[in-house]
Amino acid sequence: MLIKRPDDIAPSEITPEAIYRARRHFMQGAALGAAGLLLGNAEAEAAALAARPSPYRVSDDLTPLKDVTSYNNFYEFGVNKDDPAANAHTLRTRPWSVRIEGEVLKPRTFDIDSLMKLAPQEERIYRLRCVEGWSMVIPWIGYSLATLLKQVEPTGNAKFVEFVSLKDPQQMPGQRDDVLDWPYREGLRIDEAMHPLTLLTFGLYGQTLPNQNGAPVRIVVPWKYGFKSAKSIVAIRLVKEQPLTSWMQASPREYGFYSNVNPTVDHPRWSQAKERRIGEFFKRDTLMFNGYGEQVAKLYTGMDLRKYF
Ligand SMILES: Nc1nc2c(c(=O)[nH]1)N[C@H]1C(S)=C(S)[C@@H](COP(=O)(O)O)O[C@H]1N2
Ligand SMILES: [Mo]
Repeated sequence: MLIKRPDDIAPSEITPEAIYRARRHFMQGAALGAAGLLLGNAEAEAAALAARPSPYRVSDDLTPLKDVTSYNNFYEFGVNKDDPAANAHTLRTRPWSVRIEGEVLKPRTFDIDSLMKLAPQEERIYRLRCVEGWSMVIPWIGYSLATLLKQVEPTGNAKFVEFVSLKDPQQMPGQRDDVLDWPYREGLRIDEAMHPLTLLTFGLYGQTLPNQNGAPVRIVVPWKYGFKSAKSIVAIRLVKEQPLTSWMQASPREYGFYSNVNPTVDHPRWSQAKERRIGEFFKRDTLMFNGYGEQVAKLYTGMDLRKYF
């Protein structure tokens, strides 16, 4: 099955976002297996990821693909928002492997292509709220991290999960500056990591991840500030103690381990009550747990969220 492109649209006008929208429209009534065969755009086909829609889809308007791929935080490629799009082409995403190690009965190193095939991929539309006060709405593709963690059989000592991004200053020019302690390290408590919303992410907008968004594999934790969602990860470690993350190491007063989106707990240097959705003019109110309270609030029952910020 092929969708024909109307003759009056120049190929140059067909943006990846338009391809994505056409595919989604098509997918609503079509067999998933045909997903790769669309529009005759070779590049799009090569990068296309077949994914079934998941129930985890907010109905907010999507942030345009252009913004998702040109306004980024990825300090390995520079500290300005436009640096990752300009510089991340030096990242080599094949070969790539991810080690799952530490407090597990079955430690394993996955080649990225087998990791991608470990479970059916889903499309989920999540809000992403950066600690700096802006937000986006992105259709991500991946499967729950829990699916992977269950395969390696965590031991009873596995209380936390640490994510380690690539360290290679040859590929990541921003690592020649010590703005953070490299490699970028992040972490979650084991129950947060096992929560079905925590997504092992391989794509967005129907395609494999652009380098600037954390190719070839990243985490997305939608109820936490964006920096918890580590990009371009090479290791996942199950550990006994709360890991020291790069941001806590840099500024523990400003960046706590939990970093749940919370409009009532301000960053020491600015309010977190409102946010600017990229592409919108007026600010909107920030939602507790970024709007995911129904799913995740129970993880924090009895915790003082001012202390554990
Ligand atoms: N390795 C790594 N992961 C990272 C970052 C980073 O600098 N390095 N920035 C974080 C921050 S602050 C945010 S807001 C999100 C941005 O993800 P996006 O560019 O895909 O929107 O990535 C997070 N993951
Ligand atoms: Mo961020």
